[in-house]
Amino acid sequence: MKITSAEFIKSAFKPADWPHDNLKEIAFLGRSNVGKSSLINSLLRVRGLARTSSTPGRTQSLNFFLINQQFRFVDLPGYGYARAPKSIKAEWSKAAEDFLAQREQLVLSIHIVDSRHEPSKQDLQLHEWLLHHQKPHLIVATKSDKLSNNELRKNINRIASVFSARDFDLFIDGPARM
Ligand SMILES: Nc1nc2c(ncn2[C@@H]2O[C@H](COP(=O)(O)OP(=O)(O)OP(=O)(O)O)[C@@H](O)[C@H]2O)c(=O)[nH]1
Ligand SMILES: [Mg+2]
Repeated sequence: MKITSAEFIKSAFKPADWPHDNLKEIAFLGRSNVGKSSLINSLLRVRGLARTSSTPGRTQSLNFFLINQQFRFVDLPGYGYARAPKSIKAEWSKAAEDFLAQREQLVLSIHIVDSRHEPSKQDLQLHEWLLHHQKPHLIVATKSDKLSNNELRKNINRIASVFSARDFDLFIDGPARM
């Protein structure tokens, strides 16, 4: 698909602040620092559109991006950032959970995992939640550039088996170009 325009629309902490029109949305979910915002920039080919950082917990609100004036990407806060204060941790997951559970415009969830690591307990919980609620989703494994071909193949097999993913559900993301 040709991207003709991509723009940041807004940040939202609570449902009342989500965009009110009926455009379809694709959400990016996963552990803090896994590369959600980088993947958005890479797919849209706009450097710095979604803010990235080497410090986990950069994306704290839901961030909406309008693409081709037709649909949106939604960058969700990451989970599993151990050093966040408890109150913020609870709020992060609440913002993301509300969105996943309530958003009617959500047509696809892209679940991002780090190709270097075994999926965490929270990764599995999210996956099971998506399956249970019959939410269409894909798995993308990032940071593949940090592994040798051998390690990558091994780890991708492990991720596929942990998630019982079929071939067409699992994608591998290369170096962060943006
Ligand atoms: N080598 C490599 N680094 C990556 C890749 N994707 C992301 N990164 C780096 O990983 C760090 C985190 O990336 P982000 O895109 O900010 O991660 P995030 O999931 O949005 O993080 P939060 O917003 O904190 O939840 C940054 O330093 C990125 O440059 C990748 O494919 N390869
Ligand atoms: Mg982010």
